[in-house]
Amino acid sequence: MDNVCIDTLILKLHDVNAVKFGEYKLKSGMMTPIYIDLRVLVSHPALMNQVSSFIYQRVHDEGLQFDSVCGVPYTALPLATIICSRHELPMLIRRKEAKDYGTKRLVEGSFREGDTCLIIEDTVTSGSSILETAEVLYKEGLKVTDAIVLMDREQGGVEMLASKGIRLHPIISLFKLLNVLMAAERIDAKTAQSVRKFLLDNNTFSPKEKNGNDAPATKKTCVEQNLELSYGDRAELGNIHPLASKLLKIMEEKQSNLCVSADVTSSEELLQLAESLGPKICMLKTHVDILKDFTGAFSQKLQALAEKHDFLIFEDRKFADIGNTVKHQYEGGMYQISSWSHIVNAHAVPGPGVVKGLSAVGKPLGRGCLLIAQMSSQGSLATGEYTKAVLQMAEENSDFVIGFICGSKIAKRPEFIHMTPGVQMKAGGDLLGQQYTTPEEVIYNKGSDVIIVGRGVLEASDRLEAAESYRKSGWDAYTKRVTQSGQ
Ligand code: 5BU
Repeated sequence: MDNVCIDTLILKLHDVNAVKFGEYKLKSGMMTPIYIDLRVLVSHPALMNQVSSFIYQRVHDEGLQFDSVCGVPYTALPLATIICSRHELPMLIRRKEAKDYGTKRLVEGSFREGDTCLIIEDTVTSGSSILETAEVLYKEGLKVTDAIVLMDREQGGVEMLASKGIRLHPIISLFKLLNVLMAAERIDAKTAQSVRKFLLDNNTFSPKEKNGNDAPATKKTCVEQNLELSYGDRAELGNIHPLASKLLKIMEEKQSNLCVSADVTSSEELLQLAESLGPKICMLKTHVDILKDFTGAFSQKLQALAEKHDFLIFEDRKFADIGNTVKHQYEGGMYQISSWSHIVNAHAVPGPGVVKGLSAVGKPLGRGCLLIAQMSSQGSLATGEYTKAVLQMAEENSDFVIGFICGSKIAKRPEFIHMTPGVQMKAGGDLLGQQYTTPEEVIYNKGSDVIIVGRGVLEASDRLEAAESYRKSGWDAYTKRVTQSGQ
């Protein structure tokens, strides 16, 4: 099924008020900030036909085998009718109440014992309505192996039905719906974020304790299904390092996955950059040892600007010595990096001792470390098995390592942050081995989280304008990636 059509369908459903934002009560009594009301479809025959086509297309694509079709009363009943009529499929009608005269049947239509019936539903939260219909069909000797739903609220329905032997095939998931509505500017990022949080916090299915609250189970499910979590969703993950969570929140809030590499040699110029570009960036990267006039007062001013504009400071120190030495380099000397830089990075070459040494200083201060898993420079030796070993080292030290410097996403765990240097609007390189890729390539194709841009901004005639265009490119690529995931 092509993506454009699903996106258009979502917008049309929003147009006719089938998707509402506010405070609503679900059948279970649960309050929800998003309500899906597909009962309105009957007033929009063209849309009704389109929805039916999507459902049938899915039946076809999945190659489902069945003898008859049953729509869950009442909203899905006309949908099932259209599909069955158009494709000449036998239909069954499940009565809500057995009539008290005549045959007293709960299922109308002809069938034989052992026949398989496909269930069609409009919206699924916990999956209980589908299960209820399936149980009525079971009593009549029918089998139910599959169900198709137009809208899955992603609150545990798929898992609950799977535990009962029914495969649920959703056409639109609420996470996808939110992304499409946000990309079309029908809702703002805050609304999308609060609905996502609600969905993640209100999973109705727990394998052990049915109908209990089991938020982590939903989070795991999204990851397992390889659904792309938004930066905001990842910030809420149970196991995430507080600093990674803070960064992801900043990114979501400021709609920026841009880290500017402030490779200038005067502290005044660096502070000016931080002041003017602050609103555009999620992080400012420094090379403190190229400053000709570093002072303690400078680092205090930089921290104040980070507070003011809500960005993190990343000193690109690339520690690479034995644990005891890096401990001193991080904490002491004239720069006292640990006192002002939220994030530092390290090479894994020395082995885990380098992380242990840095962690001894940084962890009590709530700092975090990025491991250099790959480099942007030509002929870099950080590839293949080395990169894998870095990943392993990060996994083993995730109480301090928050992610990687890398060219593409290397870790599956959504708690890890991937940051990529060597970014410019045009692919290419410099005369000393730097290699450039575009924001779109890095974020959309390679799946990284943050673009690190130095000269792309610093050498522009208007640095602010350049930073804004990198911010926009990076953010658009991210929105596109999230919107298209799980399709
Ligand atoms: P540029 O001007 O966008 O090329 O600057 C890139 C910055 O990122 C610069 O400060 C480098 O030291 C830094 N960098 C990098 O380019 N490649 C790497 O693999 C790592 C850091 Br690690």
